[in-house]
Amino acid sequence: MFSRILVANRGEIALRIIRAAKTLGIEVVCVYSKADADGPWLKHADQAVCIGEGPSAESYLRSDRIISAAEVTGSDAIHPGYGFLAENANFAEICRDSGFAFIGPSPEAMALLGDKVSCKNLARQAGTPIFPGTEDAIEEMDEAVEMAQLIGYPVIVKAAAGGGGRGMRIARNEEQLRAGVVSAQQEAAAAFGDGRVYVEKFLENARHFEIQCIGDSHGNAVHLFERDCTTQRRHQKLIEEAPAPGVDPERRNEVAHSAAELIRQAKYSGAATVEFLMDRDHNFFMLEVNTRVQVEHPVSELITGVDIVAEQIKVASGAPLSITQEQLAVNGHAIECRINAEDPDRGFMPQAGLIETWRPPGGLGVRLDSHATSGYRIPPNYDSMIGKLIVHGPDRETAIARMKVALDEFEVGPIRTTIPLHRRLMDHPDFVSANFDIHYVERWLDSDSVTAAEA
Ligand code: MV4
Repeated sequence: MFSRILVANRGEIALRIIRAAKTLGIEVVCVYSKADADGPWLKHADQAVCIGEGPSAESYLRSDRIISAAEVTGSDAIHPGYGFLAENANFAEICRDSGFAFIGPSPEAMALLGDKVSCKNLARQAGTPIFPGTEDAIEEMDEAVEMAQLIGYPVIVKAAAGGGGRGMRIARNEEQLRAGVVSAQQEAAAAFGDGRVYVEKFLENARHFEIQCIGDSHGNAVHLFERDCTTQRRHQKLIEEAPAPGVDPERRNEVAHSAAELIRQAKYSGAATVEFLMDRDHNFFMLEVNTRVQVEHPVSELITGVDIVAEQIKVASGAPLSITQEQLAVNGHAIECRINAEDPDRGFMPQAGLIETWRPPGGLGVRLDSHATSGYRIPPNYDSMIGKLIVHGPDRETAIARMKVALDEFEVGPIRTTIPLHRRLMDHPDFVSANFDIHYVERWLDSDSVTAAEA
């Protein structure tokens, strides 16, 4: 096992990694930017090394400085968290070549699953359900047009190197398809240095469903069941829950098994998430694979009892997974609300500045993953998420009831947060019935009289 790991991240995930490492008896080094010099999580690290100015490009994205910090502190391994360099195969390779374990997959597995064309082809082999569409990147416009005629409009053009909604074009007829292929290729070439695009069937009004997987370096892979991430706005998740409400466990197990098989065939070590869309008849179609620990991992931890970050560290050190699929079961229901320092009444404008009041909730089944405290000044440089409130209960009704109480207890000021929005969502009939799709929050916010009047 490692004796010292370096955390190449900040905020709540840095604190989450510190907690897991300490639990395993491992020392922790944090790197931080000048904007994060007062970061409350740094007090919990054994050492902290400043690596540059506030802008991420001058600090958290500087692989050279992160490697130097690992060298001078005698670290054995580097945990990238999420965002920043977490899904950069080049960084994973630099870590390996510099003699540090990357707490995540090999650069080869990351590249294989990160490329959406190669990932989809591996999924086809592994039996993971995918959208019908082109098997390879488009070389001639005729391939796109013929595929669309075969599968029927609407179709979507996606960049092989894209993800998270970038470089996509929906086409409802041949004219839009021809234009979409060209513009998606141009956008992808400029954004990713890789203009390859492919075409697949476009599904409207779906739910967003994802399987948490973990693999080790001994050829084992398990799944920790699913999360439903349908409650989102502009590709930013607001609420995640596990298990997915209303989905038949047998059908879920089948999809989850196929996701774990995909991870196994990729010779993948570490935490991964296989994302799907689910249609009204509960058919699943893979979107992409995230090769990092995700923001919403705690809901899977609460329903399975597995410490996903500790498991990431263990498998990166070469240990086998500490759990088998047979030992895993779904226990109750968990819901996470992302607490963002944003003002929902003003277009979700990020709120930097001093937190004067910070009174966190508590009680049975209530977990708060946050680096914030009263007296903490939120820097303007980074993501606006200042914490995650996660509740667990025997069933979804109890989890919602506990979340309402916890949100009511939670006092943050004077900066605006998404806490009141979450409290209203807990009473939203479409959330309560789980009769929702990926656009319901946007439809609700657009039609909301208070919010609409402000905008
Ligand atoms: C799709 C889709 C419909 N059909 N692919 C958006 C982000 C990227 N991960 C994939 N995305 C989508 N791919 C097909 N074939 C709809 C979306 C999509 C979406 C997916 C998940 C969560 C929110 C979304 C919002 C808009 C579009």
